[in-house]
Amino acid sequence: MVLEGLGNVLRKSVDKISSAIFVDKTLVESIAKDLQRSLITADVNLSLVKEISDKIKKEGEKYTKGVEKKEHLIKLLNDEITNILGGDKKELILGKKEKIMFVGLYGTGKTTTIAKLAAYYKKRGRSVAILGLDVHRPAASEQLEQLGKKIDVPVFIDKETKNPTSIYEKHENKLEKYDLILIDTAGRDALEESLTKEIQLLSKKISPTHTILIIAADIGQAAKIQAQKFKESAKVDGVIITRMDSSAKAGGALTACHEVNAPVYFIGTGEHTGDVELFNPKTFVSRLLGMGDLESLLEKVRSVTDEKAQKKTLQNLEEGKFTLNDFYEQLNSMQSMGSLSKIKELIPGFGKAKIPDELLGAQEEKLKKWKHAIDSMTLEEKENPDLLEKQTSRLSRISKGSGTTTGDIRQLIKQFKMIKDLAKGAKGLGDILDPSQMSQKDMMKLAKKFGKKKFMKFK
Ligand SMILES: Nc1nc2c(ncn2[C@@H]2O[C@H](COP(=O)(O)OP(=O)(O)OP(=O)(O)O)[C@@H](O)[C@H]2O)c(=O)[nH]1
Ligand SMILES: [Mg+2]
Repeated sequence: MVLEGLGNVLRKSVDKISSAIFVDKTLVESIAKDLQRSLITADVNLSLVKEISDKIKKEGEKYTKGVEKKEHLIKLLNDEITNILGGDKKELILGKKEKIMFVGLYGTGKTTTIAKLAAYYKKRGRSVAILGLDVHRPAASEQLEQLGKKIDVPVFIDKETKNPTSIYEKHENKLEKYDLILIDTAGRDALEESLTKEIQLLSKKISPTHTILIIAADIGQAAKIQAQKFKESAKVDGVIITRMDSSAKAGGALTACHEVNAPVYFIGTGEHTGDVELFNPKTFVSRLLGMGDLESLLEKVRSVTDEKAQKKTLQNLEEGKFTLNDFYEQLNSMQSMGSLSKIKELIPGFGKAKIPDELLGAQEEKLKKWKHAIDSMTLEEKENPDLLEKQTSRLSRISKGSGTTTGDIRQLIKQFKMIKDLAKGAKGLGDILDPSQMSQKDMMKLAKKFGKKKFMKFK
């Protein structure tokens, strides 16, 4: 997958947010930090990285009326990344008659991309022709001829002529009958004067409807200077970034083009003629996040949490007044997400986590039992569970009333106490409720008390 590293981190962040019970400072900071690291690895400009992580830190915990905090944070993450990649989609809109000239440095993928686009538009019902004006590289004409044969698109070249303008003149009349003409030009090592002049001359002669710059993702942030220069000297109106499949620096190239206002219309994702995709920042990011559908996930997150009840629980925890009622709320919010195995499918990343279904089933059973047990308790018992340990008759009453064993209830109390204990020592609630934020020691402690060590991987 394109930008795999960034995608992995984003999917993990969504998992973290979805499975945390509260959105607090610790959680927001850890999300911002993970994102920061992965953007730097994807070669995104450092000041841009700082800007986006500052914004997430600043606005991640904001409470907007009517919008659940988790939803807000996931959306913020989504929107910020979409923005640096170009925001709203800028489509290459084609009219009835189009002549598109492709320019760029040596070996960036001009010729290959032209063949890809010819196939792309042919499939969509256009009558397409390719014109080869690269007179510098000896094998350029053969390359185009072969590609044209492969995709069954006519190719116009002239192996004898060394002047691109006269090649155009030679074929001009024959090209009239096509409604989309893709024009290949020669590259250079750098944007030197001879290249600028050649492009300007051809531009004057042909008057292309679009001039598109081809950049290879490998150059990362350097795409900024290149796109800017080509825009100024060759009237480039958009960019196609190739080798998105093989470069870790793709994030740099994409964001850099957006910085200089050079819309990325397509991306090349491989060497074959089918390896081209329309570039739309929004769909690109939702794929990175691993969500077929961001809305449906948000919808689920939205339906889960009762913000008021959570706030109360948080407050109680902080004041050391955490009762079984609060614990019940916590169980509720885990359960109201539906069956745990269903959530596993819905939340990307969960699906891949190694949680055996039996274990999830066992976990669900346990949650249910605990809730039944709490339902059978008196208010006094809920506020002071120590009573249950002192008077075992209470235990048997609850066990009978709730269809659980006294062992189940003891386990519930143990778990409850441990959370309460941890709360005293922890900095913030995120530390307690997101095991990925826990110290190794706490984690072991919790896992041990919980009985099923593997469960910890799930949260
Ligand atoms: N992996 C990968 N390789 C690509 C992609 N696009 C192009 N290539 C490869 O990059 C190399 C150069 O591609 P060309 O299309 O010949 O590049 P060019 O810009 O026409 O090169 P010159 O004509 O020499 O300036 C070829 O080996 C292509 O197969 C892509 O999206 N992904
Ligand atoms: Mg070429």
